[in-house]
Amino acid sequence: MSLVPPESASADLTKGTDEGFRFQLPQFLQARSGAMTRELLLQPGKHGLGMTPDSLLADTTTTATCGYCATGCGLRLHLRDGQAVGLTPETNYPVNMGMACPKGWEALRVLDSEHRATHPLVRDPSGELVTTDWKEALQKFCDGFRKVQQNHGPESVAFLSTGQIACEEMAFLGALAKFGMGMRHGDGNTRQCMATAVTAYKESFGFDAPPFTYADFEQSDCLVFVGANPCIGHPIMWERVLRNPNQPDIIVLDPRRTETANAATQHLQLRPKCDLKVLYAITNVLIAEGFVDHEFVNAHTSGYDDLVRCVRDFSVESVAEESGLEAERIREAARTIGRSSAVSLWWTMGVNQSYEGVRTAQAIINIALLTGNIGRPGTGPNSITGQCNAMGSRLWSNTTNLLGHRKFECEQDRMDVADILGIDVGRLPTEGSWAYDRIIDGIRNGEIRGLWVIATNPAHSWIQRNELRELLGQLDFFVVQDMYRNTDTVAHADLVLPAAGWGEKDGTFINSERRYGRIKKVKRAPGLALADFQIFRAIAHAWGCGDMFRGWTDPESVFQIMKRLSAGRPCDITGIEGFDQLDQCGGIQWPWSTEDSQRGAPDQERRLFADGAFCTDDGRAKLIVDQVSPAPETPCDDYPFWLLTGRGSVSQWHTQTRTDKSPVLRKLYPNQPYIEINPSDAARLMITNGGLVSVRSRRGEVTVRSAVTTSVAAGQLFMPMHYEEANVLTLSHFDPHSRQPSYKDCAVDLEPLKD
Ligand SMILES: Nc1nc2c(c(=O)[nH]1)N[C@H]1C(S)=C(S)[C@@H](COP(=O)(O)OP(=O)(O)OC[C@H]3O[C@@H](n4cnc5c(=O)[nH]c(N)nc54)[C@H](O)[C@@H]3O)O[C@H]1N2
Ligand SMILES: Nc1nc2c(c(=O)[nH]1)N[C@H]1C(S)=C(S)[C@@H](COP(=O)(O)OP(=O)(O)OC[C@H]3O[C@@H](n4cnc5c(=O)[nH]c(N)nc54)[C@H](O)[C@@H]3O)O[C@H]1N2
Ligand code: SF4
Ligand SMILES: [Mo]
Repeated sequence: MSLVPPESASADLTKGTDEGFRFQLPQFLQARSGAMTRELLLQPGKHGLGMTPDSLLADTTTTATCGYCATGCGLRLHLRDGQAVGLTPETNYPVNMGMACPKGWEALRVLDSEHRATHPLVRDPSGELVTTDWKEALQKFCDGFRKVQQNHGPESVAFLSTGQIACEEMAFLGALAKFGMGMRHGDGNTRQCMATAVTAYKESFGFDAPPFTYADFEQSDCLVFVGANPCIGHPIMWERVLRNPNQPDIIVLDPRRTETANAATQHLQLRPKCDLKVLYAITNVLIAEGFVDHEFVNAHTSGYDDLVRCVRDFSVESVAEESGLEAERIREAARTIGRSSAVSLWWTMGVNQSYEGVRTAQAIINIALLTGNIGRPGTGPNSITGQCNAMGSRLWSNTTNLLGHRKFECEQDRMDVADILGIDVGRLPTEGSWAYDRIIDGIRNGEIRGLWVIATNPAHSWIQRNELRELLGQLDFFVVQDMYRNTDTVAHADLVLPAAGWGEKDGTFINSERRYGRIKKVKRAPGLALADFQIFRAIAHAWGCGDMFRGWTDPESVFQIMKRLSAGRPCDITGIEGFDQLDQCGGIQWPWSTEDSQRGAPDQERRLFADGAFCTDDGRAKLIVDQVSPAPETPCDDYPFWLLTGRGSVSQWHTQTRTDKSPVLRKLYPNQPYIEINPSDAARLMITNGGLVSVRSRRGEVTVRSAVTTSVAAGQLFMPMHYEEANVLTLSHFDPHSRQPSYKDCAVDLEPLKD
């Protein structure tokens, strides 16, 4: 098989799409893929990326981790007089080895924008957002939330945070909001993203512990990607796959023929939401055909008999029919997994964003455990993280888990944290936060009256967002803290706090393979914008709880507090000396305890569970199985299509507040919203490529362009989440265990419109 991307990746894309929807589909498909990334890597500068002439004026350089995706590439920043004037991918970083995708290359450019929030803004009586200073902004912040708490109780104010600020900022926010300001409820956009993987790992391994390291991409002889499209979402991880010397089998489970599926040796193009059945059928074959590693299963797992009983009901033939696959393809995939000596199974949002995502993730975990594919090079049931610091949010956000992945409900845990922080244990809530959707319910029924949103844009990204926008309007007091003042969420705010962004502040991020890496201040934030860290400090002082955070003077001092909070836990980082050591070692993966550090310098690649000892009470990993449930909203006569949503191109990031500020990135994706439709459906409905269509669900209706392509199957449609239209259509429904929204399934109709 060939792992080399199509030759024609060199199509001239600089013609761009700024002036309208003028792309030719084949060119566009390459532009949005990893193939394009490769092209850019080989010839930096060709499309306007890379070293700017200013870089030649640099007098010194430093390194930092990229601030977009959880790959966590190292970037080298070229500085003049202490200010960054250009960047290049870092060659000496174990993650990316000199590669970066277009977002990374353009990371500095998006900081200079007329849309930056440069001053605090407050809504005046006429409804306009007007500029103010920090003194008045902090006064408004405290008066606004205090008034709500006095009238409706301390728990009537909540926060929604993010996987895109530094660990030290997350810890500060969580501690300030809950221990300082008396809030109980605060959740993050990681609920939209990683909650399913967190719950699945916690239940199966006893701790939220992704076991892998990126070297595994290069060491497997079989890689399985379930609901993941790394060519788009994690292009540098995909580059690592391309470096695999073993001519690996690549099995992709995705209803769409994605860029990743195109490069696979086996594409199981299953119907949407059939993964659990298909994975159980694969498990069934593994058991029936003798591929189980009984020695490993007996020594290190529990629940095998229940699993055998459960999957017996999922015969390959019946599942083939229900999932739209050929029985032989399911068998072939199972046998490939069974016969390979190092299998790694990777999953992302096609699994996590599902109403039965946790059990699906656990079906993947089960396959790895049954076949003994864990703790060795090239193996693992591996959830790939989305945002640059989603892993940080899992450990340090103090939302549903107490700091360091402890439990609010556990008295000993509360006492430990109070002791380390030197605060009264009575200040710690005795229960975790409501999940995101419950906070939204709380706004609907008047339990939540004040909301503070930090580094997330829910008015675009939350499921069924029209309703959310209405609810934001019902709040008594609403504060948004963001880098830009033109986001969909800022439009609803009573108060806007201007934040510095990546490149304008210090701290640490944790990438997908558990690697702590540094971000650095290499540029002055515009106007009065402050690092989130400084905003939290100023709020603590204004609120009157500054004393509690006396030692939290800068990110590095908070990192030292985090070390103490991690001691003795599976995420122990007491052996990391400090920020300088992170720089010297190319980042350090957790765990790295004092005891580990006595053995020498940290290895660059470490994986978990090599000894088969898991974090559960009995040390065994749990094989967890469940009933399969039907999708809540399936296509019908009125809404005959499945709508899938997800990432559209390498050059677009989420709600586009950042990526649409780069003229280079804007040339690499269609600027108008579009929906992908199969040629047979397009022909039947007389829809032309690029023509206007109206798309309708039970929640709302939008007008977008059509993109006719065989990458979606007949009866299915795909709309990138980067356009605000997508979540007008989606349906509020959730995984019952993780409360993660099921963004990738709902029923819609579409019809052509006249241009
Ligand atoms: N360029 C870019 N990169 C990004 C991001 C970005 O916005 N832009 N965001 C980052 C973040 S936060 C995240 S979480 C990751 C997401 O990274 P991915 O999860 O790889 O991206 P998605 O496109 O959301 O979803 C992956 C695939 O799931 C498939 N899918 C939909 N329904 C099903 C199903 O029922 N079964 C299966 N098996 N597959 C299904 C979709 O067709 C899609 O191809 O990307 C990260 N990287
Ligand atoms: N239909 C559909 N919807 C989805 C998804 C999907 O696949 N389909 N995917 C979901 C997933 S996986 C995710 S992760 C979410 C992402 O959804 P969001 O978190 O809403 O998306 P972003 O655009 O990343 O929003 C981040 C915000 O933080 C701001 N920001 C950036 N850096 C900083 C900083 O340092 N400080 C501060 N204060 N602000 C900053 C940005 O300007 C931006 O407004 O979307 C979810 N929504
Ligand atoms: S792959 Fe992710 S971390 Fe690497 S440069 Fe691109 S956005 Fe940044
Ligand atoms: Mo995400």
